[in-house]
Amino acid sequence: MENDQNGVIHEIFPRHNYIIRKATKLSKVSHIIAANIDQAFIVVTLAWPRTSTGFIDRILINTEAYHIPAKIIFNKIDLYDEGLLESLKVLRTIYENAGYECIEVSAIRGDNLAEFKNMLKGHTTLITGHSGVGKSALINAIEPGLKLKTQDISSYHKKGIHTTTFAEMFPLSFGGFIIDTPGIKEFGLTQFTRTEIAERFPEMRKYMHQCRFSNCTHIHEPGCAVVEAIEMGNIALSRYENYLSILSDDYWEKTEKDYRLK
Ligand SMILES: Nc1nc2c(ncn2[C@@H]2O[C@H](COP(=O)(O)OP(=O)(O)O)[C@@H](O)[C@H]2O)c(=O)[nH]1
Ligand SMILES: [Mg+2]
Ligand SMILES: [Zn+2]
Repeated sequence: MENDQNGVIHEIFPRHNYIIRKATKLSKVSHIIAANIDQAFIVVTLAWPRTSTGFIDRILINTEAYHIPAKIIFNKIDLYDEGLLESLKVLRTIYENAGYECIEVSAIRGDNLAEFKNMLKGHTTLITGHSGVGKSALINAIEPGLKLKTQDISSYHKKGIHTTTFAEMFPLSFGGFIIDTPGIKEFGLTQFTRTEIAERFPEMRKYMHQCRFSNCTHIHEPGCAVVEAIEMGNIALSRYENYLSILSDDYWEKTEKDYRLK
Protein backbone atom coordinates (compact mmCIF):
# COMPACT_ATOMS: atom_id res chain seq x y z
CA MET A 1 0.00 0.00 0.00
CA GLU A 2 1.21 3.42 -0.88
CA ASN A 3 1.46 5.85 2.00
CA ASP A 4 3.62 8.74 3.11
CA GLN A 5 6.22 6.60 4.82
CA ASN A 6 6.91 3.93 2.28
CA GLY A 7 8.29 4.21 -1.19
CA VAL A 8 6.73 2.01 -3.83
CA ILE A 9 8.56 0.30 -6.59
CA HIS A 10 6.60 1.10 -9.73
CA GLU A 11 8.60 -0.88 -12.15
CA ILE A 12 11.72 -2.94 -12.13
CA PHE A 13 13.75 -2.44 -15.26
CA PRO A 14 15.95 -5.25 -16.44
CA ARG A 15 19.64 -4.51 -16.35
CA HIS A 16 20.53 -4.17 -20.01
CA ASN A 17 24.17 -3.71 -19.20
CA TYR A 18 26.35 -3.05 -16.25
CA ILE A 19 29.95 -2.44 -15.35
CA ILE A 20 31.31 -4.51 -12.54
CA ARG A 21 34.38 -4.23 -10.44
CA LYS A 22 35.87 -6.83 -8.19
CA ALA A 23 37.20 -5.81 -4.83
CA THR A 24 40.44 -7.68 -5.49
CA LYS A 25 41.72 -9.90 -8.28
CA LEU A 26 40.77 -13.05 -6.43
CA SER A 27 37.55 -11.78 -4.94
CA LYS A 28 34.35 -13.55 -5.88
CA VAL A 29 32.35 -10.51 -4.83
CA SER A 30 31.55 -8.18 -7.69
CA HIS A 31 30.35 -4.65 -7.21
CA ILE A 32 28.08 -3.21 -9.87
CA ILE A 33 29.32 0.26 -10.66
CA ALA A 34 26.43 1.30 -12.88
CA ALA A 35 23.59 -0.18 -14.92
CA ASN A 36 21.49 0.67 -17.99
CA ILE A 37 24.06 2.99 -19.41
CA ASP A 38 23.68 4.08 -23.01
CA GLN A 39 27.11 5.65 -23.39
CA ALA A 40 30.37 5.93 -21.49
CA PHE A 41 32.66 8.94 -21.44
CA ILE A 42 36.24 8.21 -20.59
CA VAL A 43 37.69 11.42 -19.23
CA VAL A 44 41.44 11.52 -19.75
CA THR A 45 44.15 14.13 -19.75
CA LEU A 46 47.63 14.46 -21.19
CA ALA A 47 48.42 16.99 -18.45
CA TRP A 48 48.67 15.80 -14.87
CA PRO A 49 47.64 13.12 -13.85
CA ARG A 50 48.41 11.88 -17.34
CA THR A 51 46.26 9.00 -18.57
CA SER A 52 48.06 6.12 -20.27
CA THR A 53 46.73 4.46 -23.42
CA GLY A 54 46.95 1.17 -21.50
CA PHE A 55 44.34 2.48 -19.07
CA ILE A 56 42.10 3.77 -21.88
CA ASP A 57 42.30 0.46 -23.75
CA ARG A 58 41.43 -1.56 -20.64
CA ILE A 59 38.31 0.53 -20.10
CA LEU A 60 37.38 0.20 -23.77
CA ILE A 61 37.58 -3.60 -23.47
CA ASN A 62 34.92 -3.35 -20.76
CA THR A 63 32.64 -0.98 -22.63
CA GLU A 64 32.92 -3.11 -25.78
CA ALA A 65 32.04 -6.22 -23.79
CA TYR A 66 28.78 -4.62 -22.67
CA HIS A 67 28.13 -2.92 -26.02
CA ILE A 68 28.23 0.55 -24.51
CA PRO A 69 29.32 3.20 -27.03
CA ALA A 70 32.35 4.98 -25.59
CA LYS A 71 33.69 8.45 -26.23
CA ILE A 72 37.01 9.87 -25.13
CA ILE A 73 37.05 13.28 -23.49
CA PHE A 74 40.49 14.92 -23.44
CA ASN A 75 40.32 17.42 -20.58
CA LYS A 76 42.58 20.21 -19.28
CA ILE A 77 43.62 21.29 -22.78
CA ASP A 78 44.29 24.75 -21.31
CA LEU A 79 47.44 23.16 -19.86
CA TYR A 80 48.76 21.52 -23.05
CA ASP A 81 51.95 22.91 -24.55
CA GLU A 82 52.88 22.39 -28.19
CA GLY A 83 54.23 18.91 -27.53
CA LEU A 84 51.07 17.78 -25.76
CA LEU A 85 48.86 19.27 -28.48
CA GLU A 86 50.86 17.21 -30.96
CA SER A 87 50.33 14.05 -28.84
CA LEU A 88 46.64 14.90 -28.66
CA LYS A 89 46.46 14.85 -32.46
CA VAL A 90 48.15 11.46 -32.61
CA LEU A 91 45.87 9.96 -29.96
CA ARG A 92 42.75 11.38 -31.56
CA THR A 93 43.69 9.72 -34.82
CA ILE A 94 44.35 6.38 -33.11
CA TYR A 95 41.01 6.34 -31.30
CA GLU A 96 38.92 7.82 -34.09
CA ASN A 97 40.32 5.18 -36.45
CA ALA A 98 39.33 2.54 -33.91
CA GLY A 99 35.78 3.95 -34.00
CA TYR A 100 35.66 6.13 -30.88
CA GLU A 101 34.48 9.72 -30.99
CA CYS A 102 36.88 12.13 -29.28
CA ILE A 103 36.45 15.65 -27.98
CA GLU A 104 38.92 18.02 -26.36
CA VAL A 105 37.66 20.23 -23.55
CA SER A 106 38.70 22.41 -20.67
CA ALA A 107 36.47 22.49 -17.63
CA ILE A 108 38.36 25.54 -16.39
CA ARG A 109 38.72 27.62 -19.57
CA GLY A 110 35.41 26.46 -21.05
CA ASP A 111 36.58 25.06 -24.38
CA ASN A 112 33.93 23.00 -26.23
CA LEU A 113 31.65 22.72 -23.20
CA ALA A 114 28.53 23.43 -25.26
CA GLU A 115 29.40 20.48 -27.48
CA PHE A 116 30.17 18.34 -24.44
CA LYS A 117 26.79 19.23 -22.93
CA ASN A 118 25.06 18.37 -26.16
CA MET A 119 26.66 14.93 -26.14
CA LEU A 120 25.13 14.29 -22.70
CA LYS A 121 21.64 15.55 -23.49
CA GLY A 122 18.99 12.84 -23.34
CA HIS A 123 21.44 10.03 -22.49
CA THR A 124 22.38 8.01 -19.44
CA THR A 125 26.12 8.51 -19.42
CA LEU A 126 28.72 6.80 -17.30
CA ILE A 127 31.60 9.15 -16.65
CA THR A 128 34.80 7.38 -15.82
CA GLY A 129 38.53 7.99 -15.67
CA HIS A 130 41.37 8.37 -13.21
CA SER A 131 40.96 10.42 -10.10
CA GLY A 132 42.04 14.01 -10.71
CA VAL A 133 41.40 14.20 -14.47
CA GLY A 134 38.49 16.59 -13.91
CA LYS A 135 35.32 14.48 -14.06
CA SER A 136 33.57 16.41 -11.31
CA ALA A 137 34.83 19.77 -12.60
CA LEU A 138 33.42 18.97 -16.04
CA ILE A 139 30.05 17.94 -14.64
CA ASN A 140 29.90 21.11 -12.53
CA ALA A 141 30.79 23.21 -15.57
CA ILE A 142 27.73 22.04 -17.49
CA GLU A 143 25.42 21.58 -14.47
CA PRO A 144 26.54 24.07 -11.82
CA GLY A 145 23.58 23.22 -9.56
CA LEU A 146 25.13 19.87 -8.69
CA LYS A 147 28.10 21.43 -6.90
CA LEU A 148 30.11 18.22 -6.94
CA LYS A 149 33.23 18.26 -4.83
CA THR A 150 36.40 18.69 -6.81
CA GLN A 151 39.75 18.01 -5.34
CA ASP A 152 42.97 19.91 -5.40
CA ILE A 153 45.31 17.44 -7.06
CA SER A 154 48.32 18.47 -5.02
CA SER A 155 46.69 16.79 -2.03
CA TYR A 156 46.46 13.40 -3.76
CA HIS A 157 50.04 12.50 -2.95
CA LYS A 158 49.55 12.85 0.75
CA LYS A 159 46.10 11.47 1.34
CA GLY A 160 45.79 8.85 -1.35
CA ILE A 161 43.02 9.16 -3.86
CA HIS A 162 39.78 8.58 -2.04
CA THR A 163 36.92 11.00 -2.15
CA THR A 164 33.92 8.93 -3.19
CA THR A 165 33.84 5.16 -3.11
CA PHE A 166 30.66 4.45 -5.02
CA ALA A 167 29.04 5.64 -8.23
CA GLU A 168 26.31 8.25 -8.00
CA MET A 169 23.65 9.01 -10.58
CA PHE A 170 22.40 12.57 -11.14
CA PRO A 171 19.56 13.85 -13.33
CA LEU A 172 20.53 16.60 -15.76
CA SER A 173 18.33 19.69 -15.94
CA PHE A 174 18.60 19.70 -19.74
CA GLY A 175 17.65 16.00 -20.05
CA GLY A 176 19.47 12.80 -19.26
CA PHE A 177 21.45 11.34 -16.40
CA ILE A 178 25.08 11.13 -15.52
CA ILE A 179 26.80 8.60 -13.36
CA ASP A 180 29.91 9.98 -11.72
CA THR A 181 32.20 7.12 -10.79
CA PRO A 182 34.81 7.18 -8.09
CA GLY A 183 38.41 7.35 -9.29
CA ILE A 184 38.87 4.01 -10.86
CA LYS A 185 42.46 2.90 -10.74
CA GLU A 186 42.12 -0.20 -12.80
CA PHE A 187 39.41 -2.23 -14.42
CA GLY A 188 39.69 -5.94 -13.86
CA LEU A 189 39.63 -8.05 -16.98
CA THR A 190 39.30 -11.34 -15.16
CA GLN A 191 35.82 -11.99 -16.53
CA PHE A 192 37.20 -12.37 -20.05
CA THR A 193 38.98 -15.26 -21.69
CA ARG A 194 42.15 -14.56 -23.64
CA THR A 195 40.53 -15.07 -27.03
CA GLU A 196 37.73 -12.69 -26.12
CA ILE A 197 40.18 -9.85 -25.58
CA ALA A 198 40.98 -9.43 -29.29
CA GLU A 199 37.27 -9.27 -30.09
CA ARG A 200 36.99 -6.20 -27.87
CA PHE A 201 39.28 -4.24 -30.19
CA PRO A 202 36.92 -3.15 -33.00
CA GLU A 203 39.75 -2.56 -35.46
CA MET A 204 41.18 -6.05 -34.77
CA ARG A 205 37.72 -7.57 -34.96
CA LYS A 206 37.48 -6.22 -38.49
CA TYR A 207 40.39 -8.37 -39.69
CA MET A 208 40.48 -11.43 -37.46
CA HIS A 209 38.05 -13.54 -39.48
CA GLN A 210 40.65 -13.49 -42.27
CA CYS A 211 43.34 -15.11 -40.09
CA ARG A 212 44.48 -18.53 -41.34
CA PHE A 213 43.70 -20.19 -38.00
CA SER A 214 40.34 -19.76 -36.37
CA ASN A 215 41.95 -19.88 -32.92
CA CYS A 216 44.61 -17.30 -33.88
CA THR A 217 45.85 -15.23 -30.94
CA HIS A 218 47.35 -12.65 -33.36
CA ILE A 219 50.76 -12.99 -31.81
CA HIS A 220 52.98 -15.40 -33.70
CA GLU A 221 50.74 -17.43 -36.00
CA PRO A 222 51.46 -17.55 -39.72
CA GLY A 223 48.81 -15.98 -41.93
CA CYS A 224 47.57 -13.60 -39.22
CA ALA A 225 45.44 -10.89 -40.83
CA VAL A 226 45.67 -8.69 -37.73
CA VAL A 227 49.46 -8.58 -37.80
CA GLU A 228 49.28 -7.90 -41.53
CA ALA A 229 46.91 -4.97 -40.88
CA ILE A 230 49.37 -3.59 -38.34
CA GLU A 231 52.20 -3.83 -40.85
CA MET A 232 50.03 -2.04 -43.42
CA GLY A 233 49.39 0.72 -40.89
CA ASN A 234 45.67 -0.05 -40.60
CA ILE A 235 45.81 -0.83 -36.88
CA ALA A 236 47.63 1.48 -34.47
CA LEU A 237 50.72 -0.02 -32.91
CA SER A 238 49.91 1.36 -29.46
CA ARG A 239 46.58 -0.45 -29.45
CA TYR A 240 48.25 -3.70 -30.47
CA GLU A 241 51.00 -3.26 -27.89
CA ASN A 242 48.40 -2.77 -25.20
CA TYR A 243 46.61 -5.88 -26.43
CA LEU A 244 49.84 -7.84 -26.05
CA SER A 245 50.56 -6.48 -22.62
CA ILE A 246 47.03 -7.33 -21.53
CA LEU A 247 47.39 -10.92 -22.69
CA SER A 248 50.43 -11.49 -20.56
CA ASP A 249 53.92 -10.34 -19.80
CA ASP A 250 55.44 -13.46 -21.33
CA TYR A 251 53.76 -12.87 -24.64
CA TRP A 252 54.79 -9.28 -24.50
CA GLU A 253 58.46 -10.25 -24.07
CA LYS A 254 58.35 -12.64 -26.99
CA THR A 255 56.70 -10.40 -29.53
CA GLU A 256 57.92 -6.95 -28.64
CA LYS A 257 60.96 -7.08 -30.94
CA ASP A 258 58.99 -8.17 -33.98
CA TYR A 259 56.34 -5.51 -34.05
CA ARG A 260 58.13 -2.39 -32.94
CA LEU A 261 57.99 0.35 -35.56
CA LYS A 262 61.13 0.26 -37.66
N1 LIG B 1 43.79 23.53 -15.55
C1 LIG B 1 42.73 22.74 -15.44
N2 LIG B 1 42.45 22.12 -14.29
C2 LIG B 1 41.35 21.34 -14.21
C3 LIG B 1 40.49 21.15 -15.32
N3 LIG B 1 39.49 20.31 -14.93
C4 LIG B 1 39.72 19.99 -13.65
N4 LIG B 1 40.83 20.62 -13.19
C5 LIG B 1 41.40 20.53 -11.85
O1 LIG B 1 41.82 19.19 -11.59
C6 LIG B 1 41.58 18.84 -10.24
C7 LIG B 1 40.76 17.58 -10.12
O2 LIG B 1 39.47 17.81 -10.62
P1 LIG B 1 38.23 16.90 -10.20
O3 LIG B 1 37.05 17.39 -10.96
O4 LIG B 1 38.10 16.80 -8.73
O5 LIG B 1 38.71 15.47 -10.77
P2 LIG B 1 37.97 14.05 -10.65
O6 LIG B 1 38.70 13.31 -9.58
O7 LIG B 1 38.17 13.40 -11.99
O8 LIG B 1 36.53 14.30 -10.34
C8 LIG B 1 40.91 20.05 -9.59
O9 LIG B 1 41.90 20.81 -8.94
C9 LIG B 1 40.35 20.81 -10.78
O10 LIG B 1 40.24 22.19 -10.55
C10 LIG B 1 40.80 21.83 -16.55
O11 LIG B 1 40.13 21.73 -17.57
N5 LIG B 1 41.94 22.60 -16.55
MG1 LIG C 1 35.32 13.56 -8.76
ZN1 LIG D 1 45.43 -13.48 -36.24
